[in-house]
Amino acid sequence: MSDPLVLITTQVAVRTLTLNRPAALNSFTAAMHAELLAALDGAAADEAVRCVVLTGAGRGFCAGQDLSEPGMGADGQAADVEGVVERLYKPLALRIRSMPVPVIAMVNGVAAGAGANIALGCDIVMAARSASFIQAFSKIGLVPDGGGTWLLPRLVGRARAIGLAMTGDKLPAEEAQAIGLIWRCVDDAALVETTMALAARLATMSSRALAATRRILDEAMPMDYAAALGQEARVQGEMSRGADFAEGVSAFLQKRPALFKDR
Ligand code: T3D
Repeated sequence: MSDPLVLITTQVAVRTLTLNRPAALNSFTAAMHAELLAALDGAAADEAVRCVVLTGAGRGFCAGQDLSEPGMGADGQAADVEGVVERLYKPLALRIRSMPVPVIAMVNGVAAGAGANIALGCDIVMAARSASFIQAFSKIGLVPDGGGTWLLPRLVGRARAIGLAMTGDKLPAEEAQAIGLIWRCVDDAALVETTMALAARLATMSSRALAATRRILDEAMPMDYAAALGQEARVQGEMSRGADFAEGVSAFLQKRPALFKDR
């Protein structure tokens, strides 16, 4: 039997999904897409999972699309890049963005092309100091995908977004943190411990409120101020009718840790 393309481990309430094609820097094949989507669906359906960590095996996080896959153009067959992006990358990016629990990208090494943008679409990006982010698309005559056109300008502004996308230059993790592309860059040796501590902390919080926080931040982007304020009132109403809110307030008043259960 061949090795799984996504390794799945669970520690307490944290599910870790590890892309597992290290010899090809965990670049995406159709088979790896299928395993990752199934693993995300599994985590979403499992009430015991309260945070997901996405990482890569070996020295890389993910080098984007596997350019040696049949049908990528190199084998002389017409490439169906549009189909691949529509059928594989779009559902993956949307699945991550609609998870009922927070998703952390633990970027252990280079993240290139769609590999970079799938990481950036996660809720929180932690990176090792030796990691880097590369919008590799322009180098092979493509445009950013995996959500990059939407994410990059929102994260770092148009000037940096277009500079990164046009040059395809390698952005070291430290610089990525400095310009606000990612949450934190830490020493390589501290990456797993720091990320897992954060994941464990998020796992004790209200998953329902964290997932709604992601959703309303995204939805507020195209809204005017008044509409965003209206949306906050509506979603705050939703949250306040859940058990987590009652538990959070009781725990605060009783000076004890809250025990959140909603998803
Ligand atoms: O259908 C579609 O195409 C649409 C979807 C597009 C989404 C995309 O992601 S397009 C962008 C695709 N990705 C790239 O263009 C990045 C290609 N890789 C690189 O530029 C470099 O590998 C890196 C800068 C990421 C890392 O460089 P380095 O020097 O650290 O490693 P390396 O030696 O280049 O790579 C190590 C091995 O991984 C090597 O294999 P080998 O020679 O040891 O057998 C290399 O061929 C393999 N590898 C790396 N990236 C890919 C890959 N194999 C297939 N596809 C890759 N994307």
